[in-house]
Amino acid sequence: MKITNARVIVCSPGRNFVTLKIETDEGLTGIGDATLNGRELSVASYLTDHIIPCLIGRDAHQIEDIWQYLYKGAYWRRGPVTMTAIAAVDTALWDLKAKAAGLPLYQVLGGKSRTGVMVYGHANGTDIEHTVDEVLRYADMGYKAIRAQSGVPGLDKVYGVGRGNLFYEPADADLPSEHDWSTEKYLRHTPKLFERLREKLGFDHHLLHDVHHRLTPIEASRLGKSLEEHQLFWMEDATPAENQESFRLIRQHTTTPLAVGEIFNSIWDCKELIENQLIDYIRATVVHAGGITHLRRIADLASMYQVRTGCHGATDLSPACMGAALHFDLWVPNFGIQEYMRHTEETDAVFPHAYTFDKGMLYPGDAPGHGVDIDEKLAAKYPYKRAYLPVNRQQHDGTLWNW
Ligand code: KDG
Ligand code: MG
Repeated sequence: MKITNARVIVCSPGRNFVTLKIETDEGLTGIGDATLNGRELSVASYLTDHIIPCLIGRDAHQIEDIWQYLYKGAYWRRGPVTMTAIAAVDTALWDLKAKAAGLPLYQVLGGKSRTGVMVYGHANGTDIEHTVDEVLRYADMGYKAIRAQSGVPGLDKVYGVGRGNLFYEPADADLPSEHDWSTEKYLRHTPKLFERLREKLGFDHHLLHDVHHRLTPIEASRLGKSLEEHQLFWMEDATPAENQESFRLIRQHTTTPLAVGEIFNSIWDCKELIENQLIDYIRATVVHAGGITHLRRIADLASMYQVRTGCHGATDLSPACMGAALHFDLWVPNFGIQEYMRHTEETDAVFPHAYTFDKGMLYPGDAPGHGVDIDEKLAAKYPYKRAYLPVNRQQHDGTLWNW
């Protein structure tokens, strides 16, 4: 099965997406997500200008060799742009291999390890009572696991607090908008949120929370400790993870489970975190961590240390990533949970997909491949619109902080 052509499709049905489509001499096509929020066109150019010319004529079945060729062959290894571009090729090739076999992707990976994929949804509100109402609404929709984020008194804009039902889109402006931050205000507020949530919801649902890189290790330790009685499923991105060693301090102080890795690109970003058992869940996903081929390597390393997967699944990852991730999740032995932020109706229409939601679980479906396609005619009606993620500043003196 020879690769005859490959194209990059950039569209914005509600938000920007970059998609790679690979065509073959057997008439089969495969697609892969290449979206890197706020830096979309860099990946599009990397693919069009540097990768596609090297793909034409190659055997689409040689997934591993093509992966190594793009990774080692570039000389410049890793990084979000490179690894997202490689992921798009890898995802499209796995899609093609499964289609050529006439099988859903999970069968090609090794078959089902479970009946469905437990997902967590995003509930958020402007204050505690609003967030409680939203969490209860998610519980009513059948979710077994719910992430809760709330506005913080005294802060103008806070990560994770959305503008409409079921919809939170952080890339909210043509140039980066500015948020304000106060660790003290956040640390005073957050334990109260989870106290109230457990009071109203009980303990039959999993609750999760995303700190979104804003605390230092000792502050994160304090938060983790104060949340222990509320039995969170995880506390996510408690501190920035460039220095993997930082998680040791948090680990020494709290039994609240720790998740990290949505911005990781490779196994090297999480090697020490995993080998030293400093985390419980690894959040790397298909699109930003080199595709299924590389994610599988990360998951295998993690399984040796009882670290489970919890793939990133925000709206800036396209349905093509979600489809591939769900097949991966159904197979991977050390699965933990999958994030699921619903896409808008426009996005869903541009990316017809086989996956379905029922009672807090997602099912990838049995269509050959990963089960997600792109309607190119419809996509063309939504041209790219520049959009950035916000930046964050300390409220008291304007110091640039982690968003
Ligand atoms: O592009 C950034 C988003 O994907 C990120 O802010 C979402 O933290 C996130 C999450 O946990 O979904
Ligand atoms: Mg996150």
